[in-house]
Amino acid sequence: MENISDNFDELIDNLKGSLISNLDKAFKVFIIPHNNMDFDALASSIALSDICQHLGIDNYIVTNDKPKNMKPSFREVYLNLKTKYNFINSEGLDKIKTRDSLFIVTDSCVKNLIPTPNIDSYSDNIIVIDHHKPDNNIINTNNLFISSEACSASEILFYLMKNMDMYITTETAQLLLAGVYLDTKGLFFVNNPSGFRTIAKLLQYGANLQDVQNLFTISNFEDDIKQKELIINLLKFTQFYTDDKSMRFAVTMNNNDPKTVYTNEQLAEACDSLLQYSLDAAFVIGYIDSEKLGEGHSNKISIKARSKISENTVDVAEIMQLFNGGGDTNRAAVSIDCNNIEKISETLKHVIKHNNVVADNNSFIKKNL
Ligand SMILES: [Mn+2]
Repeated sequence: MENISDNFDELIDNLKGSLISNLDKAFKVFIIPHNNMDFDALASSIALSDICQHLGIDNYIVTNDKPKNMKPSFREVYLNLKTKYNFINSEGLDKIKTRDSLFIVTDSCVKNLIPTPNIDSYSDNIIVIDHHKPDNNIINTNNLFISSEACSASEILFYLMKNMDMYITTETAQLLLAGVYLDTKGLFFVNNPSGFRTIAKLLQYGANLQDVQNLFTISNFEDDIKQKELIINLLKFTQFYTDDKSMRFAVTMNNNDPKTVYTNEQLAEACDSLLQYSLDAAFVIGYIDSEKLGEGHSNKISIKARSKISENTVDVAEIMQLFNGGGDTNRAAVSIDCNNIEKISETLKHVIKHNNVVADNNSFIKKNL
């Protein structure tokens, strides 16, 4: 194979071996993407369903997502797929699962982000396919196939299908390309030649980049302009810092009206857009709605963290883990139950200024949070 790297080839080989031997024993397969599915979660689930279908095994994609909460273009794709694939919710799963069912989790490796948080008690047969860094909510199984070299679960599934000599339909190739496109922020985060090779191969399988780009077209002009205004107004508060190794950091929080409540998406978008500027890592801090108390209760704070891909890239996952969060090297986050955003901001600034002194930061955070 001419894939991403030797390690990646080995992961695909092992995944194929584990999948085939587990599918051999399973009467039913439950495919589990993370909650609030995106194109990567959906595409990798569809590809897994194609594999099961090809082998003649009963399979279901489990999600509790509601179409009314989906973005219009995603909803359209989802509702269309729903007519061709078996989607069920976690209640449906409870009714039909058996001890010998196989569970395949995709695009996530942690229990708290999937529709079946009790997965460990369901079965000994669990396979996890992901490209995110695990944290302490990691699913308990020996069959963990996590590659941080892959840009998306879709990329892993593409090479798995190729390695299994499976026929890949144009529709599935198109979805997999949408998965890669989403998880690389419109190919912005493709960081190695093999990423581009993957895209080129998907195009050979009939995927169309223009069609994928059209999936991300914004349908509501007024709403989008309002969102952009809100994000620009937040970004105006950005402050820049340089640490002792000359790394440039940006930290943004609304100093004018610190109690402002944002959505996770708004904070994430603000953080993403900071990477266009000359800096190494960016952090955006804001209150988000507490699910427990409903809208407008400012007792939950989220930090979004991003860093540029470079030789001495800042590992923002490591920094977010200090706050009990997580993510990938270049994209990570945490949400903290707290009503003092100034304290969080000061703690974060201390941590990034002393980025290289992990022990010191650990004790500093314990003292402060
Ligand atoms: Mn993904």
